[in-house]
Amino acid sequence: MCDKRLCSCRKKSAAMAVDPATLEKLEEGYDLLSTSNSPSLLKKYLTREIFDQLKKRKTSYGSTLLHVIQSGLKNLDSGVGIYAPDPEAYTLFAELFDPIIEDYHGGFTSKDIHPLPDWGSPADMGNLDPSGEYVISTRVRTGRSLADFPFNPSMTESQYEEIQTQVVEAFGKLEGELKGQYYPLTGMQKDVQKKLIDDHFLFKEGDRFLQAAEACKYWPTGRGIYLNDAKTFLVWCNEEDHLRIISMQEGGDLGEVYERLVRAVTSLERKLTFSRNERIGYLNFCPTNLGNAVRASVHAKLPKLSANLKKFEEIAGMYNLQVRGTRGEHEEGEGGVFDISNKRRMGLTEYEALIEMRNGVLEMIRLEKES
Ligand code: ADP
Ligand code: CIR
Repeated sequence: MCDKRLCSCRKKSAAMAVDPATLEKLEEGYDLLSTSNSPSLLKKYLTREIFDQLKKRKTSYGSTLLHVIQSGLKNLDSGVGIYAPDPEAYTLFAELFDPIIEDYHGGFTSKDIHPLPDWGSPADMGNLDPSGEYVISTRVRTGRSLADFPFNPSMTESQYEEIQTQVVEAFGKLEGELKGQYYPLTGMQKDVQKKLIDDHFLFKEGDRFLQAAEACKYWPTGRGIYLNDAKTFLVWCNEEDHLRIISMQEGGDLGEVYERLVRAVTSLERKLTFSRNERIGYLNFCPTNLGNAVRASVHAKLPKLSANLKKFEEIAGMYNLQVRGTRGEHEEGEGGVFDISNKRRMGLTEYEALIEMRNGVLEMIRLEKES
């Protein structure tokens, strides 16, 4: 397909019907899903009625319902199960996206409007664990997509390269502490890649949820990581999202980590135009990363609370927090270290999401001390 945004081939693809082979795969997949015990939000909200309404729709990028649901059909153990193949998918397939968004983001309904960006005052965040007893490290990230490009399954190889070229140029303008170097995945030595993954800097390879969503095509073309010299600021290029902008460091100084992220995003948005929708905020590949797309996390050891994982997750849920494994989502808690972060990213500003995480983590540390 052509790369240009509104060229005639995109209009043609919108007008063309969904082909019979895709419709057959959709029907087969739907039968399997509907008779399964899948815990996914996809299974919960894709009723036969909605499936029939959506199955013949196609965005102007040529994306179909199959692109949206293929990851959840292949991975019946998904928690969510859907991705947006391009920015239009959020509106064209709204009958499925809206209830999933509302469920995941704690009640953000199809009538709600996500607030305008507001980073607030990073100094308010302070240090979550000045004693250093519980928090090992702190990380805040956000996702961004470049306007005028589709998302993974609908991207061409040259679009991956084009995005990389544009962002590397923007990285070259970063100043002071944010100055660093871009390391493309193409040509990276395997031992260097492994060390970066083990140190929690680089994204992993071969995530089955992303693979089934067709998010790993042309790998490693256009993928890479920007790292500042101190390894406290990094940007992932073309993994799940066009950009994951990340600030992290050892210890619990959330204020310092957040301040660095705000500075970095503010610098990058002077050079790059990000995809944003007036109602649902910043647009990214997974509906869990809309709105402010911010995930603020600590790697923490709370041995008493985490002795019973189910209970631990329940306690976290009371503060709108999510528990992940040490190496990220769908992974184990290694050596008693868990990743605790804000879960919802819609209907609240960046600042409010940080405060929600901060208050919840402080409360969990207090409960650990009392246990
Ligand atoms: P994302 O946060 O980008 O959604 P993951 O959950 O896959 O993605 O996490 C990506 C990487 O970031 C993993 O290696 C994970 O261990 C690391 N990570 C997350 N939070 C922290 C933290 N507070 N300190 C150190 N590493 C972290
Ligand atoms: C799932 O549904 O479990 C996976 N597709 C992951 C969903 C949310 N996480 C993410 O985007 N990293």
